[in-house]
Amino acid sequence: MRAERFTGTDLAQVSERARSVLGEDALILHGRANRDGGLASVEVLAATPVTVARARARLDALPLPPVFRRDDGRPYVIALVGPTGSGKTTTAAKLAVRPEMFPGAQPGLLTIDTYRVGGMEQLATYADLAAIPFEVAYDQREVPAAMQRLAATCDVILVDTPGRSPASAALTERWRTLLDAVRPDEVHLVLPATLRHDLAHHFVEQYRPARGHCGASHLLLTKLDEVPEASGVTELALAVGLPTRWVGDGQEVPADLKAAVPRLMGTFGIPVDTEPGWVRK
Ligand SMILES: Nc1nc2c(ncn2[C@@H]2O[C@H](COP(=O)(O)OP(=O)(O)OP(=O)(O)O)[C@@H](O)[C@H]2O)c(=O)[nH]1
Ligand SMILES: [Mg+2]
Repeated sequence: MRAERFTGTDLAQVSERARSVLGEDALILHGRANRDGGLASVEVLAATPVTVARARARLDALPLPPVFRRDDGRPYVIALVGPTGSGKTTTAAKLAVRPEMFPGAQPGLLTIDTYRVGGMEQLATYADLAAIPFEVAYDQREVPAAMQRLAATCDVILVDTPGRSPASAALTERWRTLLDAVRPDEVHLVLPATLRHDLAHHFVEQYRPARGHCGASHLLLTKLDEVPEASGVTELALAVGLPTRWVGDGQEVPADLKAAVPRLMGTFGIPVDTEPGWVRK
């Protein structure tokens, strides 16, 4: 979002100047007092309503389909991808165990585990507790059967993938092939909000659809609880430019998952008016 920064010594004066530059209806997104070498100053971040509306539109993801299962019986498939430790498994659990998340639909979980190191226990435990169907696929050939078993009872399948080390090209290719095999309808790139912006862009490049393979269609920021409110997380999401439906803001499953746009625009002090019902439960 092209918000403009205005600085001065007096908050009222700086806000007034912002309005004289951007128009009377300019929104003051942030006001902050700085103390620079003993000198007090204030900084105001302001934007026009049109700019704010554009930013929202850029972040907004399409709503989930009203009916998850397709005419041919195929469930709706949402995959979570991203670097090691970004919060993919935790987020998959948050999404799966919350009954209001996919109204009227039965969720299922699929873990694809390229390393065979038993990375699935964490998710299996959540699946067990919430009585959610759960499958593991170790390679591409196992995917269709696992998907078919899930499709017998599930309308939405959440696919958890292992954190991917970019070091090995062969591994990357194998990982890509596995992701293709689940034929995802949405691929959420899970990145911690604590990530430096340049690294976030690096990961966006790495996980882009490429060479006929599918890739990230959405951004999903986690660990919002670990960064200060005004830390530029929303700017990061806007710069990435992928639609974002959910954000994670804590370790608690499933409470710490929020609707992205109200939560992110909230960091600018823009009121939340579209919070879905499940957030308040
Ligand atoms: N503070 C905070 N911690 C989180 C959040 N989401 C996940 N975590 C924590 O981050 C750590 C890693 O989470 P995982 O879900 O295992 O991450 P992952 O992406 O599945 O990791 P790999 O499978 O190893 O790539 C765990 O300790 C989680 O509890 C969040 O929104 N906030
Ligand atoms: Mg994991």
